[in-house]
Amino acid sequence: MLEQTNARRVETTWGSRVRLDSSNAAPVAPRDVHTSSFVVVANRLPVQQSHSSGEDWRPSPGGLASALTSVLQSRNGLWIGWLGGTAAASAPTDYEGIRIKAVAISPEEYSDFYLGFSNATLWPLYHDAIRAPTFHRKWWRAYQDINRRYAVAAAEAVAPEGTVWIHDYQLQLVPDMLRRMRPDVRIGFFMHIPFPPSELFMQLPWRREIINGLLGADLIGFQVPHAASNFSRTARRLVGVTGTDSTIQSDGRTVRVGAFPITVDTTQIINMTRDPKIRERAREIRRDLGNPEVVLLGVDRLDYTKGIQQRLSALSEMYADGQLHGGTHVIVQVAVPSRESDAHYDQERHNLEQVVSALNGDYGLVGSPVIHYLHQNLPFDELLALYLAADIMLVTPFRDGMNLVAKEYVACRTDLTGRLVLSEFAGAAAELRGAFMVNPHDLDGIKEAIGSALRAGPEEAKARMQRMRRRVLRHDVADWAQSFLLALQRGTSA
Ligand code: GDG
Repeated sequence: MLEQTNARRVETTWGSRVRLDSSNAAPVAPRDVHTSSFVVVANRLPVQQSHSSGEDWRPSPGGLASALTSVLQSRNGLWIGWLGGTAAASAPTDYEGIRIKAVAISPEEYSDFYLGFSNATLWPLYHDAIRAPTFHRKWWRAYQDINRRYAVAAAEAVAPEGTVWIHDYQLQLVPDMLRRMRPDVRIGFFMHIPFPPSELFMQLPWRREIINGLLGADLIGFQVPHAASNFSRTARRLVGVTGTDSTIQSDGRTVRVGAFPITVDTTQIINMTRDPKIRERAREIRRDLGNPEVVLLGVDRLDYTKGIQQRLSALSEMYADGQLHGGTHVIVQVAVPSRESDAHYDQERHNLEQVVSALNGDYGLVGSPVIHYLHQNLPFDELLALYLAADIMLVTPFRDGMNLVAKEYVACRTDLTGRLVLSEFAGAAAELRGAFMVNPHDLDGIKEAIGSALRAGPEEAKARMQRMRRRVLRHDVADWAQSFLLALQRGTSA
């Protein structure tokens, strides 16, 4: 947790301070005092403002913050990112031993770059166009401007011949912009979300610019091999580069492309799981739920890609069919607040809450609701207690780069109990073959998979969990970062 009292303050970096046209960029000199030989650039910092005008900091939600904090701690690195608010507040300069440099974003830029191009253009397009992506030239201009701002911040912060690791879909132009400003620097890019097949990607009016932006990296990592080959094929088709799925020749340079499936901090999770307080809290949760026979759990950011409503509809039908019974089968759904200022997400929350209340209205008993719904960001130890309390974990996104929740659940089931129902469209499905797999678009399929998870005997469930744990325990998030950074250093694709 961030120690607010210990946080030192520094001014944030506004775009107006440095103006650079990246297509014609003059080299940027590193600024001695603050340079670091290892810089991470990500949309979000690991801390964010609690209120848009406040100076109150809390850890950022989401997979990226969880994954990278421990990696930077061990490398004395510097993290460049946005604080999550639009007020020109001063930011802490360090967080849990990590140096941080904040990039500021104005309210208009927030609307055009973040809500617009990142979340209403790229996010749906890259997630199978589950929602129709929206294309606006004004958003695209803001995306370029903000990417340039991050590139300048990185160019100033990285030591000569240092390494910059850029993350995710919000910053796809940064690799090429940074290369033009700092040709001495080694650049890695990791995409946390899927990369769509060419047929979908071709819809993007600025498709060539995005591909060229990414090709500025020395190594481009994706969650799964399929995403990597989607990218390489599209690059060959669109911008005339040559090469294979794993090695591209671009502009006289070799760009490596590969799959680096992200994972969780298994050691930390296992250690925390041993904590008697967390185990007692798990028992207490079951007692508070009325000691049901089966606890079914969902933990997701409240996002339309996560398939929460579809899953709850399937569960509702199972109560109606008599496959589930109030008092015997109890659901806990944690929907972590996300992108709250976006009207679509607001609508998503509204729809979800209607399904939740219908479930309780139709099948709950006095003092015994069938679903407990938390629209909250919980402390991680509470999340772990919930994982321990759950007999069946439901992870059914329509499309997901990886899904760390599925891996966290598996990592914490040290006694080999627990069953995982998992979407075949989550990146994690390639590794967690012991899960009960579902096509999240198939309501009957979801019901069948949950039914199979309920009926599986303890021996089958144990064998499945064992298989998944063997896979998850093989690597932790530090190994993931290490393997990416080693490949970046060596110039290989895996
Ligand atoms: C993106 C990609 C990819 C959740 N609720 C709480 C909480 N969490 C933590 C979980 C987990 C993380 O957030 C969620 O990660 P996911 O992977 O499930 O999903 P996204 O946020 O969509 O992440 C995804 C990931 O990036 C990493 O590359 O796997 O595909 O979409 O770690 O534990 N943490 C706390 N309270 C909560 O209430 N503290």
